[in-house]
Order: sequence, then structure tokens, then C-alpha cells
Amino acid sequence: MTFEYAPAPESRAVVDIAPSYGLFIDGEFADAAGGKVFKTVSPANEEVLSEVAQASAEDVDRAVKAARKAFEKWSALPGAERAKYLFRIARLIQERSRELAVLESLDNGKPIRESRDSDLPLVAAHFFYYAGWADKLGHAGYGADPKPLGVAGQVIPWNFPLLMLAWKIAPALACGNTVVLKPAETTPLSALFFADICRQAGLPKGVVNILTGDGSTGAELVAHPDVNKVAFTGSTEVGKAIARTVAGTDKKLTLELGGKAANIVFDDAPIDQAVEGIVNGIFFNQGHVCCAGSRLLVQESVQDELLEALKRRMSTLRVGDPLDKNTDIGAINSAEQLARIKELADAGESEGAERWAPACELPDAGYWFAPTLFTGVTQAHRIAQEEIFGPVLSVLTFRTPEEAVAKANNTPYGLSAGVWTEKGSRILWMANKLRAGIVWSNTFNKFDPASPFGGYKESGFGREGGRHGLEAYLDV
Ligand code: TAP
Repeated sequence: MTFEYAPAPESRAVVDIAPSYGLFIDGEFADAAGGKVFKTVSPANEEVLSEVAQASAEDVDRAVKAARKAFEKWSALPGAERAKYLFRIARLIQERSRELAVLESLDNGKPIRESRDSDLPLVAAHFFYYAGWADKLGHAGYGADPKPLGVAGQVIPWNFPLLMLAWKIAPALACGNTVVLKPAETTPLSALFFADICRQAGLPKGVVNILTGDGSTGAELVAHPDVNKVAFTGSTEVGKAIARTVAGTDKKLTLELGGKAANIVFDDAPIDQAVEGIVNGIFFNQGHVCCAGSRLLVQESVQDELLEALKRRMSTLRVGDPLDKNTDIGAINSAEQLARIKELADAGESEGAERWAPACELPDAGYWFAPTLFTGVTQAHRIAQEEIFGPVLSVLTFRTPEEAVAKANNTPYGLSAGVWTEKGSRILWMANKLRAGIVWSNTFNKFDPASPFGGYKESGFGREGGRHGLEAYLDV
């Protein structure tokens, strides 16, 4: 099948999707040992995009063995040689980013503007950044000659399929590890495309292995006795199960789990700018973002003004075809995720919060949810405590900075927060008090490969990105 967007000749971008894909083990695509396959669909219209191999325990074992064998030579290469491969991969991602952006939007449902302008540039930037570290590991603060861990088993979610892959694979390879990565069941295609990029870059066989499959494949990978390092991004529930599996072994573990970030707006904040930040914070990527600003904490004195401006802005958001460059909010990634969002939004109503959404027509086929706002939310409501992972914003109010901090910190999570105020001293005071791994001020959802990312409490542990991200893949 060939998919196309922007048919104007000067900006033409197409991607070819094969009718079926195998697992990528030891540099080759191969059928799963049991011959099992599953279908991946476009969440925007429920059409089947391709059929993908479902890795069994035997395949996991084969992939880990290939990674172990490759580790010997890969870890012995001088850092400058490993860097060459990573730079090559980064450049190939840039060259093929239009294809990858279309593929990502098709398989995930995210707007093409986001995959093209946010995801793909960040993916390439991540490989460039860690390529730069590969020959400077002795200067990273982890000793003069830090050693890699061995084989990394990596399990990633569906919200940023390629970006999460980059966050996992780039630092692992830079440090001299080899990897076996399992993408999410609903978004396997960009990882398989990446496998092809590895071949194109001439990456030695077995250094990167991609196993498509479901949660059971992830569980087999995490439990495999010859995996030295486990890196997981996803739900807190699965993260806890993985921590139990790894407990008592010498596997090193990093977990990047859920969030329930507060976007805190003080009465001296520039309201129009804050509204843009709130909209970006919760509606970017349909709210399928672990650091999404899913709780708005607004100072009581500006509540009416802010909510009026916010509703006006929400009324301009366009929900629809992910491949349309004018789309702001694309499709929800799966029927299961849509059901979860609906269930929590219904709970918001039944617990007494007031629901509002702009009038917007949703397509008939596919999985869709209108941008939604809840006011009158109390801290005890489920929509104030649980991660919805969808385009749903819960609004709470506060009077004093102390009250804002107490409410912001009152969830099981601690991944990110946003603070909107003109006072620099207040920003610094809040940043110290908020139990959040990332605090943005007068902006939201800003990412840079040089900045460490990670959480407190049930949002997990370990940092990805920056110099700190190397630590997860070195024997320090
Ligand atoms: P998870 O089940 O946590 O999926 C994340 C990854 O783990 C996927 O690759 C998944 O495979 C795999 N997996 C599932 N069960 C596993 C197991 N027992 N052992 C090892 N790996 C396993 O997330 P989900 O079900 O897609 O989403 C559920 C909720 O999690 C969402 O509503 C959202 O709240 C939250 N979530 C958070 C994040 C982040 S970034 N914080 C990301 C995704 C989801 P399959 O996809 O094939 O099942």
C-alpha cells in the first residue's frame, strides 16, 4: 500500500507499507518461530495497515542470543567508531523523516504536523546528541573508562513510538550496549522502518533487534536471564510488575511511568500565553503524553477570565484526519484507550464535576474524543488523581502559592509541572517545592536531548536524556 499526504508536487511525501513484516533479529527480518501474526490498524479509520509477526519466547531467546554475540565486538569498538554509526543513523532519519512522519501518523493517529515538526526532529536530535557522547564517556563523570552493561531489554509505549525508541536505543548504543527492543502492539511500524535504517547504516548484525508482539513478549524479554538491563516506559501498573520480575536479579532497571501534571497559573501570568501553554499541555498528541498538563490549577481571582479565553481557544481546535496538515487533534490510539478515556470522563460527571466540550464533528469510523474540560473538580475526584492519557483537562483552583504546591503534589505521580507567573523568585520557589522531575516555567512540553527527563514517586526512577541518561547504560 502506498500512502500519500500533501499531494502538491513540491511537498510530496509517500511511504510504502509492506503487507507483512517479520521480526528483526541478527540483522535479518524473519517470521516468528510459532508463525503467529497480528494486524496493526490505522486508528483514524480502523483500516488494516499491515500484518506483523508476534514474537514468542523462542524468538526472544534468539534475539537476546544475537545481541549477546554482537555485544563482544560492539563494546570493544572505540567510541569514535560507534559514534560514526550513530551519526549515520541520525542522518538517515533526517533523510527519511517525511516517510517516517507519515508512517507514525498512520499507525499512531497523531497529527502529521506534530510527527513532522516535533517527533521526527527530536528523534534525529537524540541520535546526534548521543553520537557526540560515544567517544567522550570518560569525561561524563562516571570514571575514566566506564563499561557498558551488556544486553539491554527495552519495552516502549505507543504514544511516541519512534521518539521512545530513540530515547532508549541512542544512549544504549553510545555506551556500547546491544539492544532488544519491543515496540507497543498498536504501533510497531516505525520501529520496523528503523530496523531497515540500521541495515542501511551498516550497523553490525545483532546490535539492534526489534521484536514485535504484545505484553507477553515484553514480559518474556524482561524476564530473560541473559538481559543485563531493563528499560521500560509505560503504565505504572506494568512498571510495578516489571520491578517485581527484576527484583532479586542483578539486572539494572529504569522505569518511566505515568503522570498527572499540574499546570499552575498565577494571577500575574500573561493569560493569552498561558492559554496556549494549557492547550499545548493537554491536547498535544491527543493528551497521550506522560508529562501532559492534565490538571489546570488556576488562581481563583483569574479563573473566570482564563476559562473564558480557554474555551474560546478550544473551540478553534480541529479534530480529524491525522494526515491533514490543519489538524490539531488526531485519533485516539486504540479502542481500548478510547474506552479508558470515556470511562474516566464519565466518572468525572458522576462524581459531580461539570463537563464542557466545544461543538465538534467527529468522524464516523476510527477512535475519536473531543477536547474536554471539567470544572468544579475536587482533589478527591478520580479525574484529579488518575492518569487519563487523553484530551481531558481537570480544572482546580487555589488562592495562595502554598495551596497550589500542596494540590499540585497531591497525586501518586511526580513527573512534571508547569508554572505561569511573571515573578522569577516565585518560579524558583515553586520549582523547589514541587515534587516533579521536570518543572517548566511560562512554557510546557519543551524537550531537548541534553535535558534529563524522569520522575519521582509512582512516575518511576532513573533519568533519560542528557549526561544523566548515560548512567542508565553504564556500569557505574
Ligand atoms: P502498558 O501496558 O504499560 O504498555 C507499555 C508497553 O509495555 C507496551 O509495549 C506493552 O505491550 C508492554 N507490556 C504490557 N504488559 C507487559 C508486561 N507484563 N511485561 C512487559 N511489558 C508489557 O500501557 P498501555 O496498556 O498501552 O496503556 C495503559 C495506560 O498506561 C494508559 O491509559 C496510560 O495511562 C498509561 N501509559 C502511560 C505511558 C507513559 S509514557 N507514561 C505510556 C503508555 C501508557 P503491548 O502494547 O503490546 O501490550
